[in-house]
Amino acid sequence: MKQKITIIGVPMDLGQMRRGVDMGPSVIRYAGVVERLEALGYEVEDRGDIQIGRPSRLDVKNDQNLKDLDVVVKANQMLADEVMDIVSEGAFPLILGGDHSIAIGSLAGTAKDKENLGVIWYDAHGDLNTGETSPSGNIHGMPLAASIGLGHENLTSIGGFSPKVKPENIVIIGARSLDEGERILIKERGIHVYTMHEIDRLGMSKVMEEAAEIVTKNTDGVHLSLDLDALDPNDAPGVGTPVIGGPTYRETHLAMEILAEKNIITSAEFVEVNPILDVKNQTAEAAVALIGSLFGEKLL
Ligand code: 6HN
Ligand code: MN
Ligand code: MN
Ligand code: MN
Repeated sequence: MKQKITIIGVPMDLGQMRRGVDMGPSVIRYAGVVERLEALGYEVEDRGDIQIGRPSRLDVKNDQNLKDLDVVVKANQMLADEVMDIVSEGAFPLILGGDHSIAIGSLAGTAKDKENLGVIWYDAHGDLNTGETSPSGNIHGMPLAASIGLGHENLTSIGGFSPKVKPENIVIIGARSLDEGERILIKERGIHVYTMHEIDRLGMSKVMEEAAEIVTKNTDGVHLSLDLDALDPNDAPGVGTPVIGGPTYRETHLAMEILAEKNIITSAEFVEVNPILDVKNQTAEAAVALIGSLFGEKLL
């Protein structure tokens, strides 16, 4: 029997400045995510969306360089509770974003009953900023830092425990835009990073083999956090913070297929799809195709 998959949408767009990423869960559904997974023989439950509060005025930059902190915290706490519930039912949590700030709640929920959660962070960015180091004040640039216990206490304490993950259990793949504070942190904490340089040099296949080994060493589960901006903007134009020179649609498929073969992923999220910036829903459709590959879809 295949593990049941439970989908939860998080229409969050307050972790960054481009409106529209709150429609991500809807367009990923319209692109057929449930049907795609059912066609693979999975039982799928769609729990719908977390309710996100709307502040009366957007882009409120508070004195700690954390925009819309309270709404982001509240939504993430709700998401953490929901994910904990999905895990306790024995189902696979598949979280649809929304901007990447929601990874704080996803990781709180998935790490709750795990001593050592491995994390694959497939992203053009490190998302390792805090209010002190962030050039933007956007919380979507901070979820990985918060999950290792760094940053504002309201962010690190989501789910009622901290840290969620240990730096040595994290692998970032696809990085090509890192801020100064993030570079320092990566070196200080020994976070594994496969930048575009290593992907070009070793090839995606070898990168994924090595990454899989790192995240399964002494861990009891592996969360995949896939930011669609990891992909080259030619293949995924519908994202708020595109960076040229990323892995292609094909390379990213290969990455998902290798994870499927190894059968190591225990929870996943697909984030940052913004239909306002997209071209013919291409990015949402890429997300659904990648989800298919992650769950074992093959041509033959
Ligand atoms: N994302 N490093 C930049 C910042 O504002 O902190 C960009 C972050 C992008 C975050 O894409 O999830
Ligand atoms: Mn990200
Ligand atoms: Mn990113
Ligand atoms: Mn495929």
